[in-house]
Amino acid sequence: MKVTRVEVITTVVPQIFGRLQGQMPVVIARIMTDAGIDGVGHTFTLTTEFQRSLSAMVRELGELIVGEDPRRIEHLFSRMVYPANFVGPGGLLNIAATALDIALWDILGKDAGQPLWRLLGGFSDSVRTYQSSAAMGSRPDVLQRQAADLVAQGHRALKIRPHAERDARVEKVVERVRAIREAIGYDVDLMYDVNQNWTPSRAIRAGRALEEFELFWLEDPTAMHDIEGQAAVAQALDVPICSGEYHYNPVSLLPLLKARAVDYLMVDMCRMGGITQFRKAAALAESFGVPVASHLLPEIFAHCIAAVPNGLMAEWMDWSTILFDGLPTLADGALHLSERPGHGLTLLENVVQKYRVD
Ligand code: SMN
Ligand code: MG
Repeated sequence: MKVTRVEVITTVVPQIFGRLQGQMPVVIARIMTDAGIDGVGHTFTLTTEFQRSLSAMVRELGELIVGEDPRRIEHLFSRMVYPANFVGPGGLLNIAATALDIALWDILGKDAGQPLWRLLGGFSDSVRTYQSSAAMGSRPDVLQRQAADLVAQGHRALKIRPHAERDARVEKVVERVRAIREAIGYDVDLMYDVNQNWTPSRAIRAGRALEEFELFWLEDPTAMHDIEGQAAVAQALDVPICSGEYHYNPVSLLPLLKARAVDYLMVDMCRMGGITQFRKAAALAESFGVPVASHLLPEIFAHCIAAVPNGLMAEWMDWSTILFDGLPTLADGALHLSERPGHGLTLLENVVQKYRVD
């Protein structure tokens, strides 16, 4: 089988974050083969900056794989991301390679007649999920209402990331979490994302004050490169620490794991470079007895987290999801995957046309 052509489509879709509405470029790669099998993959950045650079990079990477066997994914990944070309690995190169990597895995799945969750290990055909984009308030009463609404909609886990937490008094941090627990009880899991905003000492103080509320995890409490600081937080608290989304390479997760700075490892597929790199990150975590959680891209990540023995949770963020039919279905707080080969997603052509910019 040979790649005959790579088509690149650039869209800008709504990025809804609570009441905030932003715009997010999603670049889609469709890889055509001489066997009549097409693979589709996508990637994104979080703001419209670098949208044209990202499209151009996906296009240029696509040119590198024309004429190649799409089933030799490691070979093609090394052609794209570890070339002797001075660019990368990391940064925009990884983000662009993600679209092609996903499309290659889609082809492999379609060729084998198997869904990705089974092709990648088949541990399970479902994965627990948490809603991550709707409880976005910072006032306790607003958070309370938002959290209760999500539970009424059927969610069994949710994440909050109150704004301005860098300066807020610990008392305020506690007040918000207490209010949410009063609204949803303890049968719904609650995650708290700090997005690197606390110092280690503040994280320890706030984390201790939050212990009684049994957070499912406290995410990225401290600066991403302060591994010793984060390890001190992890050692001091009974709350599990989840971290890893800011890293661009499985190997750079090793110091986090070795220092016991994470209880749960979060992987960002776009930053890592796709499914090929996710597998390595997940295996690395498994060797430390650490479960893996996903960052964004639930339509692809559901397969990956379900497939591996240490898969913990998939983040539900309905941004790039609007472009596709065949999404995993949400029931009982879990995403359920189908038997459709590959990732099982098909582009909704009318939605693609609506948001297409290039
Ligand atoms: C996050 C990061 C970037 C975009 C959206 C959300 C956040 C998360 O860190 O973990 O969801
Ligand atoms: Mg996060």
